[in-house]
Amino acid sequence: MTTYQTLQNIRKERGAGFLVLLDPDRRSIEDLVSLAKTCETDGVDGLLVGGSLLFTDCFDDVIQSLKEAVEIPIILFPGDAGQLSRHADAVLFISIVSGRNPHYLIGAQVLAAPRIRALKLESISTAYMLVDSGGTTSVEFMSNTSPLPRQKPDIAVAHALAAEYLGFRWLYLEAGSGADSPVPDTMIRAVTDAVSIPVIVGGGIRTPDMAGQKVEAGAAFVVIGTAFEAGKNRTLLGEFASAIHSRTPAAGNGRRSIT
Ligand code: 1GP
Repeated sequence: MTTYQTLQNIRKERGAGFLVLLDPDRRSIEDLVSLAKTCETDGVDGLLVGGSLLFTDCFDDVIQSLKEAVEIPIILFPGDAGQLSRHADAVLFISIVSGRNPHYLIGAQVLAAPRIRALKLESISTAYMLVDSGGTTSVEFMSNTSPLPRQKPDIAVAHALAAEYLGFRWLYLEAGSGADSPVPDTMIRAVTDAVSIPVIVGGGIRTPDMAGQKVEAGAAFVVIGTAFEAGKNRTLLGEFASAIHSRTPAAGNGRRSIT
């Protein structure tokens, strides 16, 4: 079964999926493996690995160690074409559709595509929409793109529809890692009412209750990273998992297309 299908099944069974973002620069491999094991035990559905910037020269070793340690999917979330590894289960093949920087719309993808084929990685095309969160995020600065205005859900809906019509399989509504404010619920609702592809929501989500609210607004998957950095909140993983798995997702939200 593909990773895409595995995650679709998780949505079908649990209503929404819980993904944890691991930043390979913030921890040792031993710490990452230990956190990954706790994630698996406490109900996390998959791990994303990557970042806007990468300082470590051990990326491949990190992915291999995680893959050997846990059975939940390890999905690359690359900030650039260099963040690839044959040991991962899949890669989010991202285009920053909220921006107008040709490199992040199609340039980086052209550089990455031949390597993805050579590494035999499953690729999940993902339209990435950066939403203004009240401050400059790493992804905004590094991608040299403007985020979508947070009080203009119509603009987000138009981008989401374009992404669906272009054939993207997933849509990622992103406030940016460590964002001051997460993507507003009104925007999540407007987008998930408009499209039938699954919508991932991440950035600035700090509590189980906030995570549950994003599911109620329509998120198919919720991504949490910063809340678990530096050994913080590990004991809350189970609470996040319950909040995400127990809430009823809004109508729309790609649920018609779960197969
Ligand atoms: C970043 O959406 C993810 O791409 C996670 O964000 O680190 O703020 O949880 P946080």
